[in-house]
Parts: sequence; structure tokens; C-alpha cells
Amino acid sequence: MPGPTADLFTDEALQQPAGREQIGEQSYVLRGYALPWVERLLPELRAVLAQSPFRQMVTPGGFTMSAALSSCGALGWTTDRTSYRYTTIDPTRQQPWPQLPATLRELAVMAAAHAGFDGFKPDACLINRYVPGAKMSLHQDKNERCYTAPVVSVSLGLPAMFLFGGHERSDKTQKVSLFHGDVVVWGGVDRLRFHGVMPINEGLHAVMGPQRINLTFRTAG
Ligand code: MD3
Ligand code: FE
Repeated sequence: MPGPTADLFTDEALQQPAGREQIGEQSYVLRGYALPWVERLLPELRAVLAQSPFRQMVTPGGFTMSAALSSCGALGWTTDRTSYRYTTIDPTRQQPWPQLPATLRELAVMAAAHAGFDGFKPDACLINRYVPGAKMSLHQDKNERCYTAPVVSVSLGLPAMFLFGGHERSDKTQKVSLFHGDVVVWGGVDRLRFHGVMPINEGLHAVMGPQRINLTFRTAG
């Protein structure tokens, strides 16, 4: 018997655990999930960046990325005029990337489990820094060895409009606003979908100042 009652109980939003929004078949936004972790996470992040500071990288196409990058974990993501790849050595310092700090790892593992991906073992954490105007063009993440592991992203600071596309570059994209403390988990069939970030608007975040920092945890090796 269709009607208001039936509609109420088939509403997708009502079938989600608190604060979990499904944006794809196997992709979830966990609103504010990282908020209780931020105080513990920021000193770890500062220590990582003191060792491997942000740098703007040049792509094989010759473009300088507007987001500045760093990494921690056994593997760090790098690009230069040659290729996009993961390395065990930070090319700027010619030293291993800083270790993945305990709180960061714990947050990523718990968020993955909350989205249905138990046993996540991240070995790479890419740190993206966006100042107002910085963006990330539509792309796929294809440099990881295995696509069965999910990707976990933690947004900090200024809000961003995330673009979530399909498996073809030309597929229609959905827009998802991401705020300070939001965590997104992508996995399974959604792992190779095109995605990007629209230019960040001017602003000053109470905790992070005039920037957005995104942490992306992956199993790369
Ligand atoms: C969606 N970073 O570093 S979150 C990236 O906000 C990247 O800094 C964005 O795209 C950012 O590669 C978006 C990360 C993300 C990573 C992998 C994905 C989103 C994804 C794989 C499939 C779908
Ligand atoms: Fe990406």
C-alpha cells in the first residue's frame, strides 16, 4: 500500500546510521566524523610537515598543481615531469617520508570500518593544502597497486565543493560540499570514479586559518 507511511520508511536517508550519507554505491560522507580527533591530530600533522613540508609539484604535462602536497607513511605520492608515482623516499629531502602517525592511522581505520570496510591497512597518507583559488581538476586515482582497498579522505579548514563523477571523464558529476571534520570513504565499485575539487573560496577558518587541508589515506603498495 503506497502512501506517506511507506514513503517514510523507504526514504534512503532514514536507513543510514547517524551522520552517514551515501553518495555512491560504496561511498559515504561521514559528517563531522573527525571533529573529536582534530585536537590530537593537528600536532601530529604539524610534526609531519616540519619534516616534509608542503611543496607545489609539476605534472608530466608541465602544469604546476595549485594544491601544495606532502605525504607520510611508507609510501608518498609524487609527480614530476616524468610521471605520477608512489615513492618510499621524499624527493625533496632524499629521506624516507615521515611515518604515518598513530592518531591519523586510527582515525582512517575507524572511519573505513564505519563505512563497511573492515581491516583497512593504509600505507600512504597524501596531504593536500588548498589556499583560496586552488583546485584539483577531474581525475582518477590509478597509481595504487590494489583497488580493493578503500580511500579515506579527511577534510580540514575551509569548505570545498567536491565533484564526484562517473567512470568516464565526460560523465555527469554530482557536487558534494565538504566541511571541516567531514570524512569521506570511497571503495569497491566507486574506487575508480573521476573526481575533483572546485576552486576554494576566500575565507578564514577558525581553527585552520585561510586554507583547506585534505588528508587522503590509501593502500598504495
Ligand atoms: C573519489 N584529493 O588527492 S578527496 C587526491 O579533496 C584527491 O584533496 C581531493 O582527489 C581532495 O587524489 C579529493 C580524495 C579522493 C581520493 C580518491 C578517490 C576521492 C576519491 C577515489 C575515487 C573517488
Ligand atoms: Fe584523487
